[in-house]
Amino acid sequence: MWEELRLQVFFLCLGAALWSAAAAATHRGSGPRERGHRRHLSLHRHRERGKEGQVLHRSKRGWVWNQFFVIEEYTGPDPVLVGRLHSDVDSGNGNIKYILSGEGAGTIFVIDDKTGNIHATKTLDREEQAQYTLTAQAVARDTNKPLEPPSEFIVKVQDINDNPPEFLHGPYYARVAEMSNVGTSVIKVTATDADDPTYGNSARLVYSILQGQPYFSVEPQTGIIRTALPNMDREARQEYDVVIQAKDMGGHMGGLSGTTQVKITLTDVNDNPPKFAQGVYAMAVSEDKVPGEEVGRLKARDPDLAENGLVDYRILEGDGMNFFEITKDSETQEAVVKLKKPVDFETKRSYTLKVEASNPHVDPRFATWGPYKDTTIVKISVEDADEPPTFMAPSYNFEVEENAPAGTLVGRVHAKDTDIMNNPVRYMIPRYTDLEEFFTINTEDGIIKTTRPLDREAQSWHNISVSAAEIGGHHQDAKVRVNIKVKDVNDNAPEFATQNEVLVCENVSPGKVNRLLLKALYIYNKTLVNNQ
Ligand SMILES: *[C@@H]1O[C@H](CO)[C@@H](O)[C@H](O)[C@H]1NC(C)=O
Ligand SMILES: *[C@@H]1O[C@H](CO)[C@@H](O)[C@H](O)[C@H]1NC(C)=O
Ligand SMILES: [Ca+2]
Ligand SMILES: [Ca+2]
Ligand SMILES: [Ca+2]
Ligand SMILES: [Ca+2]
Repeated sequence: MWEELRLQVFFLCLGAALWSAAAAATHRGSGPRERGHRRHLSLHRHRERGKEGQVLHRSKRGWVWNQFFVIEEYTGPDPVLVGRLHSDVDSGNGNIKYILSGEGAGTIFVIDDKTGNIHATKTLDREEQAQYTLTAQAVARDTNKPLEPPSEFIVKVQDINDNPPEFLHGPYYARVAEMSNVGTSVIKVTATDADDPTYGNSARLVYSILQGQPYFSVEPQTGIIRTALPNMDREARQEYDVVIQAKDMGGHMGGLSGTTQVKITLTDVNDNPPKFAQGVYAMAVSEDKVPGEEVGRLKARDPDLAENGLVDYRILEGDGMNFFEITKDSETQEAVVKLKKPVDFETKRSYTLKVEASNPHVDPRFATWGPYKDTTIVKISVEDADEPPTFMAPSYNFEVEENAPAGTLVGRVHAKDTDIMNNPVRYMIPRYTDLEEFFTINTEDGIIKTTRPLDREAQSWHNISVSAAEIGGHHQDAKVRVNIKVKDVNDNAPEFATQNEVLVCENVSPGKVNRLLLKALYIYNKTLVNNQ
């Protein structure tokens, strides 16, 4: 198509002269394949045209045949010469007029209509617009008639490295397990560079770590951050502020750079066994505590988090095993020692427990750092409580003969203070149990006596209570049941057959005996009379 059109646009890319030799070399050296391919095509065409003698100004450098290049951000004193249009019908006498139209024509790009020289009037920014499509025309100056069909061409803005790499997604937050193997991937950071990635090294980035060594490293090409130190311990340090740099120009001197922050948090693993702070814990329990009551608490510390720091407790052995039990306060993670069976100061004054604390969730990867348990000794001393006195018998049964005189001995109760103080005991009969006051008790020795003769026919049993209390700052008392049976002396029964039988009550007072005997003989006589 181009060959048929006869308009020869000759690329005298003077702009190229402004390039640094290095930039130009880089361009040709590392330009993409497509570009090389086109260049080849162009040369081929030039060669063909050369045979036909139509191309007068073939590019020795082999410019892309329909492209001009202009370097971006050029800030020289004069407008940049982008290139030159030349038609081979131009004999040089000035009767040809070159016309430029399209993107930026007349504003950014101006053409000298005689020479065909195109200048850029403004600084161009490749990152704003990378190329401009323009149309070239050659017309007769006097008639304005086209001498050639119009031809489209492109002005490409040549990249310079004027954009630093940027981390658009930073700052980053990442988590990695403590104790991870060296090289464990933590996170991948990515920087972008607005410069031309297909040209030169302006956008070729290399990552490096500015802060966070020796704990972490970054892969220069991928931006993947990895752990770099073994046995990083969350319990020692949990957070790391890492700074990653991306540098263009392949990381070489003179490249532009950008940085990002990466906050890395170590997550917990179970790498610590629970530990009791003390080898021995002392506790005390009063003997008057009831089963279920709390005796004391102890705690094994575990610096791990959540389930890695959970601690279970149990009693392994000890003479207190049957008297105490351990439960756990799940809120505080403490072991709570409770009374299981009543203890008695007078029987045993101290107990020992061997207590174990253990992690219920052990991580097999760190099992060899275990065992994930610890033991301690709990010594529990029993404290004396001010207990009420204790009667020597659970209850008492006494007998007293009916009609025995006032002051007759009924029996004796006995209570003792079991406490170490061994206070003296005082007795009394609670009035409500002996409303008619048949009995008295000696407050000091517990001897019960009658206050008057008792009538078996009126009441055969006097079931009373006796209470005992200690002297000396004491409030508690103990009670015991005293059952008193009134013994029959047959004062109105016909069973008395002989005087001998009547005389069973020989130990009663003389006056009374006389009365009894008279009564008995009287009945006896009556019986005899009736029987006759
Ligand atoms: C008194 O105690 C005795 C012996 O325990 C019992 O047989 C009797 O029924 C009791 N009497 C009364 C009135 O409680
Ligand atoms: C008992 O009976 C006899 C005669 O049978 C009489 O002499 C005596 O006085 C009586 N004794 C009494 C206490 O009634
Ligand atoms: Ca760059
Ligand atoms: Ca650029
Ligand atoms: Ca742990
Ligand atoms: Ca841990």
